[in-house]
Amino acid sequence: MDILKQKFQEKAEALFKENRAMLKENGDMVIDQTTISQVFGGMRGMKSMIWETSELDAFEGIRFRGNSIRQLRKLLPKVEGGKEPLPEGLFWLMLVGEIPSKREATWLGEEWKKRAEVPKHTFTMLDALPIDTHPMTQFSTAILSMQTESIFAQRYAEGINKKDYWDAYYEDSMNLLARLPRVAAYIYRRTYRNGEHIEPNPELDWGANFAHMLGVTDNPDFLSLMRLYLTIHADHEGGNASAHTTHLVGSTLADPYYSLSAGMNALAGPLHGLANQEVIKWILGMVEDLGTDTPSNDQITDYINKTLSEGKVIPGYGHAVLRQADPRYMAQRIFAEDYIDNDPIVSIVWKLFNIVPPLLHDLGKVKNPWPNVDAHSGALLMHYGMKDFGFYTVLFGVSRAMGVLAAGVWSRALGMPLERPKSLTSLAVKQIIEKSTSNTKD
Ligand code: HAX
Repeated sequence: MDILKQKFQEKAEALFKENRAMLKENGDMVIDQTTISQVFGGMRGMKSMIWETSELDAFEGIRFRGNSIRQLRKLLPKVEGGKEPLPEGLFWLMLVGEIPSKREATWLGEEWKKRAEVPKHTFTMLDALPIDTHPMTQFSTAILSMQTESIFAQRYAEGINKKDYWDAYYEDSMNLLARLPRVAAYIYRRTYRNGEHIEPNPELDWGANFAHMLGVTDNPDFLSLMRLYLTIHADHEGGNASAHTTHLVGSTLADPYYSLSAGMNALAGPLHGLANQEVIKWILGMVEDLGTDTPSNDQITDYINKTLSEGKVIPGYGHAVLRQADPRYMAQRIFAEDYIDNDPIVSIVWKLFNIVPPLLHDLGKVKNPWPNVDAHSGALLMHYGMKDFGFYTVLFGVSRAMGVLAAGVWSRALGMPLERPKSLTSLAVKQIIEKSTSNTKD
């Protein structure tokens, strides 16, 4: 058994026992109440799921196993002389709750290299898709096409003991993470670079090798950006649409390939991960409309008001949980301050930070007028020459896979059941109200 799996097994067995005892003792304790607004309003804030890998606070933002992004940048292992964390280290942290040593993070990177071979039919399948197929469609389909390799599905068919589900889930998750950068880079190169593919470089760490295969630039700062990008997008607790979808599909014991592909379909929505493409599309639209890449505050204000008056949202702003500027946005801003001088799109992104929130606040209905992670990422990618914004959500997806797969291994280890919440008709809600009102009168 490999070192990470062994560590996981020890932790998982202990938590399984602890949770079962806790449930036996306290299973009937009420921890939440549900309002009609929550039932109609996308289940905001309803406590309904166990998710071990990260936790989101509305004001402090995301914490991965208790660590903020600022702490991750300090504590996670880095390459020699590098400033940004290795995403391999974050996966280790999410899976077993410990900051890995440099040796452990390197071991994980090497393990992924051994598992990195993508089945040939995945490339054949991608090549058969029309070239203008959206990269997220290609990504989700490519993940699904690799399901032929699922160890979980194979062992289930052979009659696996439910106590061993997590083991097969772990193997599939490790294989998927090893292969996703190659698959994603293949999609990028076939869609935007005439199908001129770049072989992996076994000397590089996971994030840097991905950057290398994308082949956007020789600038080593892009490797640093990729390491940071892949770290900060990995997880955002369990309730966001991509995580929750992966979790839901996994709860049916569909294997990680089915689950992750489904999660990526959720990420492809413009209110979720596709917002990173929408932000740059919107900013480029503004630059074109105004005929300048150095618009004044008044010009930007007019453009925002025009967007709102057309019944559209301002992409990259707002959040279902956060109630302050997203620390993932701030981490990218700090990166830009550190690495980038005078970039017109980055400058617009920073101007928007001052202009958008008061305008959204004045609408009187937006609960969080501050920027989210997607408000900044595209400007950094544009700076290094990745102008193909249709691909941005795939980058997000490669990172998000780490969080949702680590959480999936935990779900199987903790014996999480089939997810099946209760739905109501509008009439049923009316009847609940009537009953409650007549009880009060009585
Ligand atoms: N621009 C304009 N209006 C906005 C808005 C924005 N950025 N954010 C919220 N609103 C509006 C909502 O559309 C809603 O209007 P209606 O009542 O007319 O339907 C109202 O304000 C209340 O919404 P809310 O409660 O503040 O926000 P929700 O929890 O319903 O939605 C969203 C959260 C992220 C979907 C929302 O803020 C939004 O659409 N933002 C723009 C898209 C975006 O950036 N998405 C990425 C989010 C982060 C993420 O998942 N990244 O992957």
